[in-house]
Amino acid sequence: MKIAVLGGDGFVGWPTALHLSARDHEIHIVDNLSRRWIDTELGVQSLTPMDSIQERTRIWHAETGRRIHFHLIDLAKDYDVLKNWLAEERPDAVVHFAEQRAAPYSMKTDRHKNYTVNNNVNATHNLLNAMVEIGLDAHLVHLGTMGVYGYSSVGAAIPEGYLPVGVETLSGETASQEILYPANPGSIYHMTKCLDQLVFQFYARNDGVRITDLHQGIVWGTHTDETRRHEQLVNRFDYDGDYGTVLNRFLIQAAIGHPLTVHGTGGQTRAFIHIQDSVRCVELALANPPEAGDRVKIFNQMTETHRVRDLAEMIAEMTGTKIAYLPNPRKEAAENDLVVRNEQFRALGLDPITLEQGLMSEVVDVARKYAYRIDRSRVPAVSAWTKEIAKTVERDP
Ligand code: NAD
Ligand code: USQ
Repeated sequence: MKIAVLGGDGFVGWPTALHLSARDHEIHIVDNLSRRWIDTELGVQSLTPMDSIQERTRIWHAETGRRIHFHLIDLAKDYDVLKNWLAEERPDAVVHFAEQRAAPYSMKTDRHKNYTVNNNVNATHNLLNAMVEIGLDAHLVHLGTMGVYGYSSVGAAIPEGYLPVGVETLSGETASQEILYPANPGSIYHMTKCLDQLVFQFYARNDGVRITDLHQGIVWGTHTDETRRHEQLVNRFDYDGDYGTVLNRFLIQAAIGHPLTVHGTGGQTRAFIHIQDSVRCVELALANPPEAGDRVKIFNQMTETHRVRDLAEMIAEMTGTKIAYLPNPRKEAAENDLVVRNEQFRALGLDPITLEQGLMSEVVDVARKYAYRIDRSRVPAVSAWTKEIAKTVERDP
């Protein structure tokens, strides 16, 4: 297939592009490189030394003889450029990673809130609008988030996207239907993913666009089979207080002897998936598209759930690092339980990589190797969800 990987320079997009290229698909990365600009804005850099996208694709060609094409396009701002590009290339499938994905970044200031909403909602809508306008019947696979559900399974496992509900009719019978699971976003970023869901629902119903939405949990790890092939194919690895996700942050903190930064009591339970499984899930989703006229196909792309403080305790035990229980900069439940259904990917053959010490210590080794690149002052998470919470975090960062 000819596949457009939108956001293919990012943490999940890059290894996905390599994974699909290695399986003989023709890959076109479309990215505006905004993530690299945000690093500059925040004064941080990936733990791993990341080459330019042009250099990365050159190395991939030298290693494998396969070409990955790169196109510098802003999905949110360059509507006509995007439309003309799609009309010219006419990809068979489009994988959409191209959004601002950090919850703390989205909550930093009013400017960051506006940026995240404008960027994410416009990127998704521009893409669908352009596809319909040029009559492109490509399968759209979007990387969404488990966070659209909120994180509480209130006694029943979270289904894959749709909730069966029974409504009493006027004649007193019960009519059953399935509705999108009620959206319950915990940040401006997560809110944009909830808005995306409605945009998808509309375009699938109104225009018959074939759409798969992957509700992904927190991705951990860094290497995949393809990124391991050459030092310059290395994936990005975020550790800072805005973009670093919890498990990867703990692993890096352990590598540099920084106390593990648990927010509050660490009672939040979240869904996780290893980066290798994440790229495999995208491949499985691409191979199993919905039919035109079908509703949006939704998968829960996660393999296990863990409570944050249990993860911290596991890593502390593994490495001898101390745990710091810090004021929580976020507005979230102190404790939550989370049970999630994920049978669809399992049925398609996903054999999950689960958290185990060997694999986690591999990540600690990567962290140790590049520890000299870590700026410890960028480790604390200081982006607060409300002005009131900001006062607590400032007092005790
Ligand atoms: P990332 O920030 O590393 O990559 C996103 C890429 O999209 C970047 O290269 C960025 O430059 C590009 N981009 C952003 N806005 C763009 C625009 N307007 N036009 C063109 N390119 C644009 O993020 P990631 O961690 O690779 O996440 C990819 C997707 O997966 C996101 O949509 C995110 O919501 C989702 N996701 C990520 C995780 C995770 O733990 N990393 C978990 C669940 C879901
Ligand atoms: N946390 C800590 N200490 C830290 C960092 C985080 O205790 O140093 C806690 C947070 O308070 C939160 C949990 O860990 O309760 C998860 O935080 P995170 O930053 O790892 O994850 P999150 O903000 O939810 O976002 C990440 C990705 C996002 C994706 C989401 C999937 O950045 O793109 O959508 O994971 S999910 O969490 O399932 O919604």
